[in-house]
Amino acid sequence: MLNHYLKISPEVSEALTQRKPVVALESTIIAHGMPYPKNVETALAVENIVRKNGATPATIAIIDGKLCTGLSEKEIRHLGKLGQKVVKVSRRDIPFILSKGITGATTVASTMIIASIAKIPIFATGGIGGVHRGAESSMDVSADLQELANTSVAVVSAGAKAILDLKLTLEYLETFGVPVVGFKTDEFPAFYSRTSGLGVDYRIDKVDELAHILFTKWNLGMKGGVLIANPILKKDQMKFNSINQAIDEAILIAEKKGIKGKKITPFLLEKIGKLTEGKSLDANIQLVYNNAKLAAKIAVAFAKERKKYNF
Ligand code: PSU
Ligand code: MN
Repeated sequence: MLNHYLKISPEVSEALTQRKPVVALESTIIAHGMPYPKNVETALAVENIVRKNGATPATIAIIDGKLCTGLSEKEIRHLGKLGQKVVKVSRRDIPFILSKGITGATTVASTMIIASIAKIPIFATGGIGGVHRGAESSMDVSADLQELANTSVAVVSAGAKAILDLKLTLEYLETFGVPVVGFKTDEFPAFYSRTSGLGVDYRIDKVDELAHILFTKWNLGMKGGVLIANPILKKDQMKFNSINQAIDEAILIAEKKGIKGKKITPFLLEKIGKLTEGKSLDANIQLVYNNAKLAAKIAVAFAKERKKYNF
């Protein structure tokens, strides 16, 4: 029945049938997270990084009402060109976009859902959505966090950016039983910079160990995701103060303009990009590359675990 909604590309389908490593990639980052044409260049480069590190990339989006897993270059270009004109699809939106037969870019939450339907357990992104600053009154908490609580996909991200309340984001994840793993770090990274002053639950230094932990969680029948926090490389990181100044300023502008809901994340990303003269975009691109590389290595190790235990 699900096949009716799912469309898997030949490359991804072959990898899945042969139980080869696959990495899921989201498309909101392409359509809403970065400007054209850098978004398209980045999305294509990310796919090649995944391939170079031994896995098959599966960029996910909803195209003409189908849950597309593995996009063609033409489809990626199309999404990138349309940019913010494409609907940003989170969990609540999926049935509507499918029924209408239209196209949408998938967030971390909806990409996790589709990856899980397609049986892809490893997913790379830039940063997850989280608890927004001021959530005590706005109640703006990204649906990404509930998805991590419920859907069995591991998400590799560079932490979450300081447009969010990182402390509350970690509290929320703790409440819902989502493990936060620092890859080669004791600190939860703050997206553009390696440090946030906040800790992770576990520090893991080896990809094989990480794959074994994921295997153990799911083999136990425990549903839900794992957040793998992979800090941006030192050479690419931004100075904590300068980036936070831009973030504060962008948040003030958003408040003045009354921007809320699903529009706030893309708005802030664009403003921060302008305020830092593109430096935040460069850092964003590099950290996505770094995450794609790690996710591919985890997918390779996880495929070995599966074989070993016939999972
Ligand atoms: N964080 C980024 N770049 C992004 C996003 C988050 O650094 O492009 C996107 C992701 O797709 C994420 C979504 O799932 O924003 C979260 O949106 P919201 O807060 O509306 O749930
Ligand atoms: Mn929100």
